[in-house]
Amino acid sequence: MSYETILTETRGRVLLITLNRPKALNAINRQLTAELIDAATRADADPGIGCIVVTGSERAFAAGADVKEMQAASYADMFAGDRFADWERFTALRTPVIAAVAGFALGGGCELAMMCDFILAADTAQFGQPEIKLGIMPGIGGSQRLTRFVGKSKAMEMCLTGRTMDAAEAERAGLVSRVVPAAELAAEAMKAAETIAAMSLPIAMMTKEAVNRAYETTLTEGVRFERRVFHAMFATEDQKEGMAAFVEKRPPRFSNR
Ligand code: CO8
Repeated sequence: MSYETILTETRGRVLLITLNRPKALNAINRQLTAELIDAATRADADPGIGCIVVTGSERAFAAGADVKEMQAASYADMFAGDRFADWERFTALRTPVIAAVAGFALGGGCELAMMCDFILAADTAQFGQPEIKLGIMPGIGGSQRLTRFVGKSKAMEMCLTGRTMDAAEAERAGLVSRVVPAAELAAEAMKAAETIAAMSLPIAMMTKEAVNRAYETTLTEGVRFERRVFHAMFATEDQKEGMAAFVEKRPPRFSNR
């Protein structure tokens, strides 16, 4: 399938998806949503891809949902269309996904970054949920995920006032894993993605599932889930290979089995 609002490039075992609506600061419209989710779900089904990187431009990761597209919608349009439900296919991806964010990550852009597994930020990144200024609120998880990432006080302030957070504050607050100079963002994101893609894919998928479980359940249930998955890893060839390689002082050759 050819895409018009995103660019895709496979580099070894990494799929790089670049949001590409520069004139609209990568505002997320229906087409971009469909194309991004299509590219990501195809990669998820491809054992040759071990990590996905989602990025934007130097100026904007994404400045939000496309306001011009939503502006005239009625309640019935929003309810019947239920287009935000499509994002459940994105959050269900099993392949690790990194958001590499420079510039604006606002509204749906911040929400998209938070739907990825972790966020690497350029020092130019700005995060915010400014929807309230438009007479709406976050609609694809922002009120929930931002609160889990940065705590109630900061999330409430950001959602109620629409103020943005710079990269340094986002790192202090735990929203992003790391901040790097803008010129190094692409290389750092690829380095992290290649590191992940060199691991055993099923083990990485199980690890992602276990970490995500921390957001969905109690500590006791989460630890129990972790233990079951940990035990199951001993049924994989990659556990045998990983430990044999360590003992034999050589790099592992994972077979993804
Ligand atoms: N939607 C549509 N177009 C946009 C958007 C947007 N979210 N953001 C920027 N653009 C367009 C502008 O309209 C402008 O186009 P044009 O040249 O045709 O007028 C172009 O991008 C460049 O923007 P600016 O001229 O405004 O650039 P500035 O550098 O002056 O300002 C800002 C940059 C501060 C980012 C400013 O553009 C802005 O405030 N944008 C809107 C941010 C916002 O409110 N985002 C939240 C949108 S609502 C939302 O995300 C709801 C989420 C729930 C559903 C999510 C589903 C995916």
